[in-house]
Amino acid sequence: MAPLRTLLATALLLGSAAVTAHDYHGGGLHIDHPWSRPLPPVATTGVAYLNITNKGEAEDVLLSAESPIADKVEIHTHIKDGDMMKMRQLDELAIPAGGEQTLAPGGHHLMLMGLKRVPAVGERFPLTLHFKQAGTVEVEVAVDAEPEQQQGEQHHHH
Ligand SMILES: [Cu+2]
Repeated sequence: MAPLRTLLATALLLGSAAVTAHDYHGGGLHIDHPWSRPLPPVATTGVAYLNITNKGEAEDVLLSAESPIADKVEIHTHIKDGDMMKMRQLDELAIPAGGEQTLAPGGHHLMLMGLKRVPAVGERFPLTLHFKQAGTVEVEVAVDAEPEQQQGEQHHHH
């Protein structure tokens, strides 16, 4: 049934893109496609990925984030410790002027600690980002059924 599943996922993705462009602006920032992997029903932590482009003249800094579905949201990165990849919390995440930060699997990410409920596949949950310059930016995180496919080259079409 793999081909059918792929078709279905593609249809879902195309469908959601057609209804609302899933990107956000705040100050000089452009935030593209916040997304999350599907979580097991018993999950107590979640994760959110997104891409932040800074089109402004000055550096901006992601200071914190929050979501109504989690007790708190932390900024995390992965570091290599010997042969192990470990997560470390970051106090903040700078986005250089004219640059970008990609939060993606294996790198920086937003960690939802103390999940109050597990979002369903296909759902979007609210996430509030606090930036030093751009201030507060509200986004919605899409829980994608096929994140690997989603991250492919067809990613930026709205
Ligand atoms: Cu983490």
